[in-house]
Order: sequence, then structure tokens, then C-alpha cells
Amino acid sequence: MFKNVIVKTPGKSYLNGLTTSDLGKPDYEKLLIQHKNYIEALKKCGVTVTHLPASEEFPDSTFVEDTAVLTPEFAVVTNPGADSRNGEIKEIESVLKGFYKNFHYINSPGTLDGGDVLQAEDHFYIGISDRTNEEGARQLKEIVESEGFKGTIVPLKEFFHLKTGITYLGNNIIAAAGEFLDHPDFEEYEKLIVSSKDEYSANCIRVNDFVIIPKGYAETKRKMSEAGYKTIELEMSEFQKHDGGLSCLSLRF
Ligand code: CIR
Repeated sequence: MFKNVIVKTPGKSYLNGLTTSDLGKPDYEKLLIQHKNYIEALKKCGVTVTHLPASEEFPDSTFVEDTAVLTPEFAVVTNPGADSRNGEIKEIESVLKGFYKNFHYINSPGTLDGGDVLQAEDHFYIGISDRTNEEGARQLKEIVESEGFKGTIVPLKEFFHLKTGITYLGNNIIAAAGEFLDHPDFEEYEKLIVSSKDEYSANCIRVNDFVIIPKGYAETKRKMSEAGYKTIELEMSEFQKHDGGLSCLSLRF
């Protein structure tokens, strides 16, 4: 069960943030509405929302997931791999001080984005991507192992972040797309297969009794319902334009 989430309103500078997509410029008004709906959906899932105000200084800082890795017992403050995002960790660390005593840190030359970390029960999967380097992944593996968890490092082939293509749904089930469909590291899991046309919906979030999925992916929605999940669909177009998905917009713990 998650009790808490941290979210952060996107600032106007979001429009100048990082992206690799060619989906066009985000519409700021729509973005704010989508963010508000995201918060409402989380509340419906029964969590307490800590809502941080926008920072114009950090255009991508609404994607709070990248700044920390959280469990009920400890917090890891990451070292985000994009220079323009690295300073985001200061605010998040001070907010987390209100919830945690036990802190770990990813230190340079190690870099790590929280989007590259998937927790499935007591097992952390740590992607190596353009943002998370081998040293950062190695440091996180050492940290989680020191806390009694398992750690597996997964070099990525195509996805932006590890969780761009995979979600842990609980009960040994993952939603997986692309390179994770036949990946040896995830062989032990039962899979909800996300087809290539629905690939964006592989980034969804299980929050207590619900799975929040992006709107417009009928096949994924149907598969989720058939598997017995209650879903909440959210329009994510303006976040997708900047490579963001549902997991990126919150820290859940
Ligand atoms: C970035 O490039 O950092 C942002 N535009 C998107 C971050 C998405 N975060 C995530 O998948 N955890």
C-alpha cells in the first residue's frame, strides 16, 4: 500500500524543457489541467498528496520521479543524468527529510534517474540508459543490497528509461512492452503484454486498488480489465510531448 505521494506543478518553463519527441509544443493550459487530474486520480487511490509549487528554474522538475528512489524504510536521493535537472534534488531532499531518517545518495561520477528503477517486491531492477550510467547503477545496487533487497542491472536497448517500457502491477505480474517482452531478467514474471501500437501505456502506475493508465490505449485498458484491475484513464498528451509518462509525475511511498 502507498500512503504518500509527492507531485510538483509544472512551471511555464516546462515548454523549454528536454524532449526527444516530435509531438509538438505542449499547451501550458492543457498541461495544468492534466496535472490537476493526475492529482485527483491519486487522491481517489487513497494517498496523501504533498504538492510542491512550480519552479521556473527547473523546466523538467514536474517529473519528480527521477530525483529519488523510495521504499517505506529508506530514501535514495539520485544524481540525475541531465545537467539541467541535477539541481532538482535539493528541494526533493529537503521535502523527504520530513518523511525519512535513513538516506542514501548516488554520487558523481555515478548518475541515476529514478525513472530507471523498477521495484518488484524485494527486487530492484536498475536500467542503464542515457541518464543512468554503469557507476550510478552499481551504487544503487550496492545500496539496496545493503538494505536487504535484491538488485539487478539491466542495460537498455531502446527505451528512454527502464520504466518507459515496464511496470510492476503486483502479484508477480508486469506490464511489458518492446525489449522487455522476452527479456531474460523478467522471465519469472507473468506478463500483461503491451503491443507496440500501445507502447506508451506500458508506463502506468499501480496505486493501491487502481492502475492509472494513459487515455487512448483501448487494448491495454481491455487487457487490464480482463486481468481484474480497476483502471483510471488520464489524458497525458502534454506530458508525452516531453517524454513523460504517468510514473514520472510522482514519488510514491
Ligand atoms: C527529461 O528529459 O528528463 C524529461 N523531459 C522527461 C523525464 C521523464 N521521466 C521519467 O520517465 N521518469
